[in-house]
Amino acid sequence: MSIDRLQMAIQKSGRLSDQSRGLLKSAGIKIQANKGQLTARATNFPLDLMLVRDDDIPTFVADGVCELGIVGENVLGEYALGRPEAGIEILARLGFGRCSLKIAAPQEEEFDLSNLEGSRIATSYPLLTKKWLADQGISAEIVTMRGAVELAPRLGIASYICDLVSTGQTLEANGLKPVQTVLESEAVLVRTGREIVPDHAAALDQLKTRIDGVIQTSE
Ligand code: PRT
Ligand code: ZN
Repeated sequence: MSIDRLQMAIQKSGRLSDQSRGLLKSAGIKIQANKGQLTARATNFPLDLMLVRDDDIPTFVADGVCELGIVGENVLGEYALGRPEAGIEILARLGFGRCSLKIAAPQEEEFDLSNLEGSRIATSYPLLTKKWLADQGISAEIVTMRGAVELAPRLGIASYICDLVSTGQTLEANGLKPVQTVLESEAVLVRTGREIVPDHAAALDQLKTRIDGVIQTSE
């Protein structure tokens, strides 16, 4: 890692990693493979990668440790609601990592929005869920869980869940069905709201132009 190079945070391993790397590759950037390391280096562009958990990407970008990041709108949105002054800016929507944050109910339930009133809802996205409920004029109790949210109704921890859905198979396997959409999400390229030094700003503009080109040709 070097301070003369632009810093970008991407997910180390998970659903966004391969496509984040693939996007950079399509933009003509060669990344030196560095198995097991927390950083990687572009060999033909002044760019370093920080390979981190997706949940940490907004923090790195907000604090300016990384000028750029690739993260899901679900993670970004939850972070931004907790730290509205963070000033992270979306530069581009990347068209991968698509999923929706949805309220799900037991399959056998005849669901109506009013059922949520006064209920308990388990989620890993408490702030996004709270905001959506407030927008709907519903008051409900949020139970925050780090994972295995879809087990909550069976365990009697909550009547409903608010969780990410892509194919819907996980919900179905747990006797649940999607009933409301809280957020549609995809991976986005983000930049810090902090000031960027001129050298990095030039590299950032160049990288952004290349990424825009990749997005346009894949549309
Ligand atoms: O280790 P790290 O913290 O970096 O990774 P993670 O385990 O927190 O995240 P990861 O790799 O699972 O997901 C990274 C990002 O991918 C998410 O923040 C979303 O932006 C996006 N994404 C896209 C998804 C899904 N699709 C998805 N289906 N993230 C999670 N899921 C999970 C969902 O939580 C549920 O458990 O998959 C299950 C549902 O999938 P279906 O197909 O059964 O509906
Ligand atoms: Zn995560």
